[in-house]
Amino acid sequence: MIEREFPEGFVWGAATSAYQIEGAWEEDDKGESIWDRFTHTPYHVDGGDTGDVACDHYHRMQEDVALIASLGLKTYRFSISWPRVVPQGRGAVNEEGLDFYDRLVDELLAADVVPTVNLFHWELPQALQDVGGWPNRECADWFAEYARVVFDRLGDRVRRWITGNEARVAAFLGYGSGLHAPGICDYTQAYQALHHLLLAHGRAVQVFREGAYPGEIGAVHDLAHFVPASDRAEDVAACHRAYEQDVAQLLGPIFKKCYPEGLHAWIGPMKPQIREGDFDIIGQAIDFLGVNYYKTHKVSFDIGQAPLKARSEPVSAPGWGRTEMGWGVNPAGLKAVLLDVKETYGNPPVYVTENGCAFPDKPDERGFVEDWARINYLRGHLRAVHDAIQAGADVRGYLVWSLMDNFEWAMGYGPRFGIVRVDYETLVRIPKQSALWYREVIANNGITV
Ligand code: IFM
Repeated sequence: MIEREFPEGFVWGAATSAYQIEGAWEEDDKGESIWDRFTHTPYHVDGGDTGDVACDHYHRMQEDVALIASLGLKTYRFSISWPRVVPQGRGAVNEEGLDFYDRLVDELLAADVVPTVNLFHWELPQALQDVGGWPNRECADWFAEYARVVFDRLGDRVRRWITGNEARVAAFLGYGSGLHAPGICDYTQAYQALHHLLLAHGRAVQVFREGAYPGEIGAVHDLAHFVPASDRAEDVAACHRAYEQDVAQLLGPIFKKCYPEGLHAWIGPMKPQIREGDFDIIGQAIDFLGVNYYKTHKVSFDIGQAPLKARSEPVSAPGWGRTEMGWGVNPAGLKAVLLDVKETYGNPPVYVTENGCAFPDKPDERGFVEDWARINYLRGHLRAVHDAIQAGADVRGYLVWSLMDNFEWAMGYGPRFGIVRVDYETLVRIPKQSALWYREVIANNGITV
């Protein structure tokens, strides 16, 4: 019996990213990325793990597409590695790198799976970091040139494009806390990097429109839900700052052509340099917003938490503990985020482009994982999406993070987010119980009781 049915044509899918699954880090003339450099430097990643081999998707692409088709996914979201296509970030194009994505797109289409193609999932070419990285404004133009190369090659078949994933993470973990590549700890650079990432998004949209490529284009941002820890004025204000930092700072420029004034007053000298006309580039119409949702935060004022002086604690709905990442589980937060997008940012078409969890999986002797906790997690979040649609949010699809276990950045291969298990010794893929459950959801276009 179907408990909740989704609108006709609702897009069901799963997502991955290039560095997290491809491997082949220096094959076929691929250039070095900041993640190659970062993971090859000691003490950056748990256990010294790297993406050198990852899930070896570069060599197992056909097998992976067959797996995707067997799960009934309507769309598969993957990213393109910029340095695989343009090894130095600008200039010469590597045809062999482009060929790989060309074959992947053809393979997906032949299997009746719609490709959702993301142009940037954090792999800045190292050669561009060597000239300053994202804090260097020219990166936005180099990105636009790279986007044009990809549109020219794949634009005749791809109909859904993402300019980039989670600019906030790329900027603030890459250049602020230094937890991610390139490992820089400087918030002034981080705010400037974010501005240029947003500019790069806008420049890519410009190129897409000028080239009249068919299909839709949008950006993906990770949006959390924030609640104040108490009704004390300092907690409420800290919560508002956290919201402005993690939500309004990303969606404001795109949908309202401005940054949140309160946040910029707060960060003062760390404010980015913005040129006249930048917001017209960043704020061009997009066809959809991709929302990645994982967390709800309870926020309190904390003098020791620079730069926002806001402390965030994970919130879990009753009955839920934390995931292996230490994150809370709060499906209601996803509904709240989707309704905020509807009410504050003009109700754009939305795809939930990532949602998922890492729990300690226990494979049986055949490698099969009965991951009921993941199924409950996904079911709870799908209910929240359904509730948001009922309340008027224009949500058009939902993509699980992730298709398969993969390299979880600074945490290495420890946390497993996949609905398909990857045995990292043999690289064999085994669908988990959640993959079989998700296949049913897709077939029914709804959650069953
Ligand atoms: O693995 C990441 C992904 O690359 C971006 N969004 C969050 C996921 C889980 O941390």
